[in-house]
Amino acid sequence: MEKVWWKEAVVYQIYPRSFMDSNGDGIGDLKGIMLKLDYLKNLGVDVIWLSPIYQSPNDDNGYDISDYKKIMNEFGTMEDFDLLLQEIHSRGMKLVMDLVVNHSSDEHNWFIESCKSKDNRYRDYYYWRPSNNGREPNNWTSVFSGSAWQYDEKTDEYYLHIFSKKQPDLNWENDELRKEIYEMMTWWLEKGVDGFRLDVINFISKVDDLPSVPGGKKYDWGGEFFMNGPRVHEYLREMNEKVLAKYDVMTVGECPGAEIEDAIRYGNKEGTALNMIFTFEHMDVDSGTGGKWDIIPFKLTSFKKIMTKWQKGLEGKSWNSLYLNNHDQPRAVSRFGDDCKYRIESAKMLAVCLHMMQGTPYIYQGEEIGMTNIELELEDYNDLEIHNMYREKVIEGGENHDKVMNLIYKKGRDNARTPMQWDESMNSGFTNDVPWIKVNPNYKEINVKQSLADPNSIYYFYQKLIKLRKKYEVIIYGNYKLILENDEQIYAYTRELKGDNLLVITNFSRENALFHMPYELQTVKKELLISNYDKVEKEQEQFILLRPYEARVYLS
Ligand code: TEU
Ligand code: CA
Repeated sequence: MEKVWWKEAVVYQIYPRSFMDSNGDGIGDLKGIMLKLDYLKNLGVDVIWLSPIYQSPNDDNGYDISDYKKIMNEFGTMEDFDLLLQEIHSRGMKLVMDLVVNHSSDEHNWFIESCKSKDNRYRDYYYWRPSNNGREPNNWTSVFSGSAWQYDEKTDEYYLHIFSKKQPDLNWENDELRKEIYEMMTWWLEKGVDGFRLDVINFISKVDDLPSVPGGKKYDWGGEFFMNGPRVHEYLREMNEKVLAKYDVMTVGECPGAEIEDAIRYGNKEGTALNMIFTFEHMDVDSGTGGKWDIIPFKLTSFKKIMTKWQKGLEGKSWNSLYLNNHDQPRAVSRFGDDCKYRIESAKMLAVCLHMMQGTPYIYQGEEIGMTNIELELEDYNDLEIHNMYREKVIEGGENHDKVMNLIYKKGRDNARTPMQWDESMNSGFTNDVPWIKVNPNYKEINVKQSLADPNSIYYFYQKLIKLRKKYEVIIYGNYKLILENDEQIYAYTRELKGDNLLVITNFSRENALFHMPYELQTVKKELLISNYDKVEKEQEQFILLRPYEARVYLS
């Protein structure tokens, strides 16, 4: 397997709005990030990925960009950015930007122009279509509820928005548009940024004619007509040729609905040449056929099956990105662990399970101190997805308020967006004014200051995992093999590289669990590399009795 820096790196994702407020307006900003760089360096991360920091009206917190070459006023200035980049580099870390080019904001100049007339030079930068017998051009639904089309009186046509109506989809068929995007990317790379996380990049090519989803539903998910669409690989190859290949940078494409074969095509030098993609399959493990709000119980065997499919499917062919949460997902410890009695044990267990796999690990801000989900009043939520879903289900659909609030508690994106918990002072040390979204009330117990003072904290456990990764190549490049595939409590696997063997054992349950040592490992001498319990009982030759959420890694 080819060795490269981005396979050996650990990435830390910052959601700038919620990370650190330096000027007391309740909103995180670039100077705030600057104050915390040593904290990140000490954790051991190599790469910082910033969620969007460009100028934006913030309908979707920066994922709606109105100027790709300006910094959002609330976050600071371009001088702040240049300094931040310099400070990151001077600490030996790298910076990856979020690139949102499936859509722009409706307040981007291109869109403002394109609304003016049917023959405007920017008209074709977007998808404008006439009505279909007095209705929307097709029956696609938006990710954020309702139709994916918005009517505009001025020219009596509709425009396509797969996300919010303030996020019109860009038309990649247009050569001029693609040129402008490549020029903009080059501009950032010339500034010295070290790569991009490409937002829903597998949505950029739509099937010709934009057909309705068959079945006659009023609104339906049209993904089959734009996920991994007909020209997406052609566009990305072009992007690679014109821009990316000229720099030693890291790229990760966010690709909902991508299968193994797609991932290999995106993340492969012979293919599209992104470094890796974010798959969503393991994030759907607790969803039924109805999508993210159709919540079903987590089943460990399903999770193992999915993770193993990706581990084996990409081995030697592409590269996995490893994540359990981000700004769109609930907190991992609340979702897959136990955020009450065993919060610390289960947060560490999840970290072991993920970081020992093959791929590049991503840590989402607050994960390293075990931050949890939150339950707010409806009006205290900020996320447009939550409010649109509530309107559709409760106000228009007549569903029960409590039932829908429960869905929001479990899956709402704001679970991940509450302010970073730095210390026990007012507003968790995030701001000295009113924060833009409420702080999780558990900040007095769960915060960075506490974590740094406690040698057994989750923070130091992550630090240790990262150090192990730098020390043992088998953690990065070793081949993966699942063992005990039908066990409902234990996730265990091995990794192997040039005679080095790793044995990873994690108990996903709040009960004790009996791990049966596979026959071929019984007599092998094992060194315990890490464990999430204080006192570890020596393993028996044939079994290990695991305590709730216990995790162990052995090297032999
Ligand atoms: O997300 C794309 C996506 O398809 C999902 O993650 C989805 O938005 C969300 O999980 C619904 O619950 C990306 C960004 O990560 C997200 O924050 C943006 O809202 C979205 O694109 C639009 O830019
Ligand atoms: Ca601020």
